Amino acid sequence: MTTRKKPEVWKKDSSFCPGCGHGIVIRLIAELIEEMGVKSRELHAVGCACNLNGCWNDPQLQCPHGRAAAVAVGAKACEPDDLVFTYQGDGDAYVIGLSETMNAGYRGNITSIIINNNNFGMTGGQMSWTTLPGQTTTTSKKGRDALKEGEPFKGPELLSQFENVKFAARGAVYNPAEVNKTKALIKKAFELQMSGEGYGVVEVLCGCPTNWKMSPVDSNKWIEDAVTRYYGLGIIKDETAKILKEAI
Ligand SMILES: Cc1ncc(C[n+]2csc(CCOP(=O)(O)OP(=O)(O)O)c2C)c(N)n1
Ligand code: SF4
Ligand SMILES: [Mg+2]
Repeated sequence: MTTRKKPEVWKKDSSFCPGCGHGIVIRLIAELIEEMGVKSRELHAVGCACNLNGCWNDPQLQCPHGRAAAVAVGAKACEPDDLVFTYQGDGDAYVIGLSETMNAGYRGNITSIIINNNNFGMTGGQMSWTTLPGQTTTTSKKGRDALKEGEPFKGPELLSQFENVKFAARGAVYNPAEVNKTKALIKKAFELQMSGEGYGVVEVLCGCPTNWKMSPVDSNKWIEDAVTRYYGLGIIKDETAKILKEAI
């Protein structure tokens, strides 16, 4: 069995629930910061993302819910050579912070990493814009009624309409192959930012076994079988090749 070396930049063990996808994505980000040898500035809000506080030595800032993208655009303007990224939940980036997320996509040169776990995890599993039709949550006890409560929201697809958005993708972490693909997607978005050419977004489908009331194994199976039917995996927009070609 191959094991992954713990990144040197990693300072504390994660405090997420067993089987939570957040911990895997954070680990991938730590690996990339180390492998790319960049100085990072990470912005997150409340939500389970705040377990990230103090994970590594580079500066991190916790913003009010929904506001991380606006703060990140300002941080990038002040420190253009740093890797500036937001790490946000779906409730944070889409529901409460849609305006900030769209503004960052419209004009920012940052990276948004968005954890889509189909609910408001930290506050007890309320329905989010990303909840699947028929999915039960604490505020959709009979299952989400898409006619009354809306269809699942596809953030990277919407962001990809902006000229400034050069890379938009969706990954998942329900098995090792998808974990590796997701790392490659985040790496591409980070490299795009460091080339100074625009905004990149990577949404990651993650399990929230605690609020979904499933075992970690069943959560992963549900993502693979049900969640990916609404949220297709892979690259939605990629103009990074064009940028490189123009630069030659
Ligand atoms: C301005 C504001 N509104 C609402 C809240 C309450 N609140 C804290 S976390 C959260 C939901 C988090 O959901 P999400 O962003 O999807 O992250 P997750 O915990 O699912 O990873 C809410 C509504 C808040 N702290 N601040
Ligand atoms: S409540 Fe859900 S999203 Fe939050 S740490 Fe637990 S499993 Fe993860
Ligand atoms: Mg969420």
